[in-house]
Amino acid sequence: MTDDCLFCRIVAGEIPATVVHETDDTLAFRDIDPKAPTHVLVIPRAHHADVAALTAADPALAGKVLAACAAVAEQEGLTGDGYRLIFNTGRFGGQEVFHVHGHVLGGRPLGRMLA
Ligand code: IU
Repeated sequence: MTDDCLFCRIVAGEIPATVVHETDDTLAFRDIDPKAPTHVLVIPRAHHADVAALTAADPALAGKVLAACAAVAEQEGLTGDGYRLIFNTGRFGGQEVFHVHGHVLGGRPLGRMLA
């Protein structure tokens, strides 16, 4: 738990969130500013700044976060048409909250990102 981390405070129950999936190690909740009909953030309960830090410190937990992303996609009914999984990393990657989170996006065609 990091006191000044927004997502640690959501894990601690200090800030409300619409939780859609949880395990002993992960939490998934709806993004407050959704960019698609389904937009869920999946985080480890433990604080790690970004996906690189998480993978270096605890690769098993990184796997659990990926498994939770897949479970959320299934639960949200996204597996038929597909979905996008994004881990923004660092300033140039557009990361704004420095507690690693996977964005699970779906429910409409998302287009090509790397044109
Ligand atoms: P990013 O990958 O760090 O840019 O994503 C942060 C996301 O966190 C972004 O999509 C915000 O809309 C979202 N978010 C949230 O769901 N709840 C909050 O209280 C805040 C940001 I601040």
